[in-house]
Amino acid sequence: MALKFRGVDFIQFDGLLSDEELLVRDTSRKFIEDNLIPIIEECNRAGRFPRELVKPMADLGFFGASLKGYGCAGMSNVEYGLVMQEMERGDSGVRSFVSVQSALVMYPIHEFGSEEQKQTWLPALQSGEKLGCFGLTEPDYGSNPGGMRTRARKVGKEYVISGEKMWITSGSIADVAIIWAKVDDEDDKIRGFLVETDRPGFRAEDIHGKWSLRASVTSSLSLQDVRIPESNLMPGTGGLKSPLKCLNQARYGIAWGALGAAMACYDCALQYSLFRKQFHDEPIASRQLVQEKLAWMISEITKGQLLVLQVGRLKDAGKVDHPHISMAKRNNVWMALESARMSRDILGANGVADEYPIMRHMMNLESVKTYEGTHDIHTLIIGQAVTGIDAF
Ligand code: TGC
Ligand code: FAD
Repeated sequence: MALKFRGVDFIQFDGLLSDEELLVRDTSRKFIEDNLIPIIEECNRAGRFPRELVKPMADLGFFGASLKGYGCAGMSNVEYGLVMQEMERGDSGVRSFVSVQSALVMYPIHEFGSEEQKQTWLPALQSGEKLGCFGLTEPDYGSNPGGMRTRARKVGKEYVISGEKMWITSGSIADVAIIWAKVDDEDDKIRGFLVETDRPGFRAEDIHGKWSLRASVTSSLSLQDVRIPESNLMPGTGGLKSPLKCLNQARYGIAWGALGAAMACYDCALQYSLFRKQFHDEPIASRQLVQEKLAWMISEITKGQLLVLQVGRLKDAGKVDHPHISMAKRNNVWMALESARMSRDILGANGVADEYPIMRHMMNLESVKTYEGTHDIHTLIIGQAVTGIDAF
């Protein structure tokens, strides 16, 4: 039985949002309800990215939504977060696509790019005419990207880049890849390059057999002596700090997004528990053990909402620090995964079928817990912030 999402608001959270924020949230929710929900289970089964949604999402200003100028919507960080919440209420893979396009491709160009790079790429990425990917992770360097082996060397007026990147969202559908590499003549400083994916020596191959984020494209990238003009170096990049600043943007969006996945699971489980009857012809919602699960979920979702809203307000005021974002990502993804697991229990056998969205969310959230810094890496980032001691 198809259950329609009803929204989740236990403590009048909406009262903390402005009219503009509520409008953005409701517009995004309607878009997802009308366009993604009807097709997502088919996409998930087929392992298909719903590319037909790119243009309509662009038209609603979802790409680079919190950036200013170059055709971007200029939303506040809280508004952007609410878009991410609704996206991931639909599917983490589709939210991933939007996160990468916005936070990991458009943001670095906006933050570190030359004016020419901004003019060339930002309007095209905003309109969805061009797609991008972000290559930081390598086969041997995931949590520790500072060890990367990808190298760039200057030859005349060109850079020549060689290396391998792994687990790259949107890799094979991207027109441009943001590639992070150590530069030979600059003491191995990590810098960011714009690499058009049709350049000779660039190859993207999809990773198949994923049980998670099946509606998102994930690829490995191989760069073998790829030559790019020196003007493709993003001049504002310098050191590991540059890609980490991009990750802050994406992790912030994920913290909101995970909330959306948790809401989808909780609301589905709540509705199901009220009509599913076992023993004495009574709904399973009337049993204390089921209520305990529902009470846990609504409490944790509510705490997650307040956490990410405060982080968003700090970000809008220019006062956020990256450990704040780590706490929001770590807590909300963990909470969402636990909620998905509890919701699946409440649905019994129906919990494993894709007639309901729960198992898909659960499988997706396994990736979300790993990417953009694993749960444990964020534990260590918070630990470092409170103790001053690096335990990596
Ligand atoms: P460390 O020495 O600690 O840091 C180097 C410099 O960077 C500064 N810094 C940050 N700056 C801004 N934002 C942050 N989040 C920062 N974290 C650290 C730091 O202060 C230092 O500055 P300075 O001035 O002293 O040079 O670097 P480390 O090598 O010890 O590594 C730190 C660590 C482990 C936290 C970091 O490398 C890390 O976050 N690892 C996790 C890797 C990761 O998250 N990868 C994500 C890849 S992209 C992805 O997964 C996309 S998924 C698709 C989707 O988003 O949907
Ligand atoms: P590892 O770093 O090998 O970690 C394995 C385990 O060891 C983890 O549990 C980790 O927490 C633990 N560990 C590692 N170091 C420590 C330590 N010091 N102390 C304690 N425990 C530790 N990357 C990109 O660059 N771009 C993308 O678009 C992108 N998209 C992705 C999409 C998907 C679907 C997935 C699954 C990943 C994606 N990634 C992407 C890669 C992602 O960021 C990495 O998987 C992640 O950073 C973890 O790296 P790893 O998988 O190599 O795990």
